[in-house]
Amino acid sequence: MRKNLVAGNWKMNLTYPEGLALVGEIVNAASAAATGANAPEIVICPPFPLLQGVGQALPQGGKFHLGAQNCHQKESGAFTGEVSPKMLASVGCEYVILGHSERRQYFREDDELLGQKLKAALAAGLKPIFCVGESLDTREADETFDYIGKQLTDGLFHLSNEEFAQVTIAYEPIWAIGTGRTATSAQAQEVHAFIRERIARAYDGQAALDTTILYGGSANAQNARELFSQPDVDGGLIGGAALKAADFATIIQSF
Ligand code: 3PY
Repeated sequence: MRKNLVAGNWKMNLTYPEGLALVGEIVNAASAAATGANAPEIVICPPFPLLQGVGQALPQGGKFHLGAQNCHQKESGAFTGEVSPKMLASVGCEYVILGHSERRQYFREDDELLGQKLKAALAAGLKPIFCVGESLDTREADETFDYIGKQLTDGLFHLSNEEFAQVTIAYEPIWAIGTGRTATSAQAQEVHAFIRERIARAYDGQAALDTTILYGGSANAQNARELFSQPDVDGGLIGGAALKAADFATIIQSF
C-alpha cells in the first residue's frame, strides 16, 4: 500500500559500535517525529554485520524497520561471501534494496540478475526497494524516459500483481548520487509521474496509485520538504544524510 517512507542507506560505512551509536541517536532524535498521521515508515539499511544489532536497537512494532542493501538470488549453497534473503529475514530484515546504481555499476548487476534477486527476496517475505535511474549522459541525450522505461520493463514488470504489490520503487538519478547535485523537485516529479504511468500500463491504475515511489540522490535536510511536497514523491532513499542523526530526523519530519 502506498505510504510515506524514508529509508537510510548507510552503504559501506560504520563499524558495529559506530552503527549502534548512530541508531541510538536516530531513535532518540526521530521518535517524536515518527508519530502522527503523516509520519513516514522509517527503514534503516546498515551493512550486513550490523543488521542484527541495529535491528535489536530499533523500537519494535512501530514506524522503524530494518532493511539490507543487497541479497543473493539463491536460498543457500556454495556461494562464498554471499548472503541469502532467508538469512536476512532470519535477523529481522523486512526490506532489501535491490538494483542500486552502485550495485549495477561496480558489481555488474543487470536486469536479468536483478529479476532473480527480486523473486528470491519476495519468496523469503522481504519487501524490495527497487532502484532505477539514468546517468548524466543519458539525461543530456534526452533519453531518460526510454532508459527508465526499459529498466522497469526488463527488471520489474515481470512480477505478478501480488509480487509487485510488495515493491517500493526508488528513482535515483546517477548524476545526483554522492555528487551533492540533486534533481530539482520538478525533475523528480516528472520522472515519478512517468513511473506511475508505466505501472498503470503494466498492471493497472490502482497498482499505480498504490505504489510507493521514493526519490534518492543527495536528498538532504534542506531539500527534503520541497521534494516530498511533489504529488508523486512519497519519500526518500537517503545516502549521506542518513549518517547524521539530526539531518535524518529533519528529513523524517519533512512531510
Ligand atoms: C544517495 O543519496 O547518495 C544514495 O545513493 C541513496 O541510496
